[in-house]
Amino acid sequence: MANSKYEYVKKSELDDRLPQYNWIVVRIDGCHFKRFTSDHEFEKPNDECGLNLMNSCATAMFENFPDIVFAYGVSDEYSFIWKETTEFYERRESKLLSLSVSFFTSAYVMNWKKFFPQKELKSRPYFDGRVVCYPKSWMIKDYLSWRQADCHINNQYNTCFWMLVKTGKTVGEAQEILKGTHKEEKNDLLFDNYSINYNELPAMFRKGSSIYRERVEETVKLDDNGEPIKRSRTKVIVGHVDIIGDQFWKKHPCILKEK
Ligand SMILES: Nc1nc2c(ncn2[C@@H]2O[C@H](COP(=O)(O)OP(=O)(O)OP(=O)(O)O)[C@@H](O)[C@H]2O)c(=O)[nH]1
Ligand SMILES: [Mg+2]
Repeated sequence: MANSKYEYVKKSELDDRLPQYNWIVVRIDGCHFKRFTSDHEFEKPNDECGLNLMNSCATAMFENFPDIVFAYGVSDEYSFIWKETTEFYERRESKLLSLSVSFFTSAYVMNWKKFFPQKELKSRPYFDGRVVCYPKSWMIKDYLSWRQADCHINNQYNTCFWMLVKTGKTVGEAQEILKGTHKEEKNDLLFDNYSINYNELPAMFRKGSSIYRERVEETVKLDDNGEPIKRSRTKVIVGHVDIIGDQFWKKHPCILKEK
């Protein structure tokens, strides 16, 4: 009772519970990573350790928040898909967003040394984030296709751009050479000048990283007759596969199963 005079202030808090039966996408993105990656001399255009560090943070998110059903990462961004029925923090947007961003950032700092044992962390990595809801699982597939198509376009351009710059062209010249070129022309440029077959570059660079759970059967031990005793358990997988086509989703129908 003593505090009742002030309690009206709570009424100014917004009800930010996200609509029910919507899939929730939380996308985080590194702030000023152009500068951060240059401060830390990341390989251009793709730094394998940097990407593996991002994947380790996303895997930690996955293990900590069981209602995340899928995650997709490329460059300095990661999208986390929360299942449509989640009741985590009553689906409050501010809670889901703030804990995702802070958890991911602290994981990035904690895991830094593991991926860059020789490099000191010289400036602060930090991330922004946004939340978007989609009522249908096919929209989530479209959302993920959009991100993976973006990954392909950027990676192909950046691979060409940095090969040109690394072999003596100025930034302006490289931009001019690539202006208006199509997919095939970029592939030809890489093959004809540098003997690089774009499709043979690491899948993590070309396809980004997808994280999901899969049921796997494992042999625990052998019984008295030497027969394997198997147990099925859920494993977190980090893959670099095509998620635009139907094949992946047909193989993993449970990931985006609607209620
Ligand atoms: N060298 C290198 N740079 C990377 C790598 N991954 C991400 N980056 C950098 O991070 C940037 C990510 O793009 P943006 O998110 O649009 O740019 P940003 O500088 O983070 O700017 P804001 O997100 O608007 O704060 C890229 O343009 C690269 O400069 C990497 O593996 N190697
Ligand atoms: Mg960024």
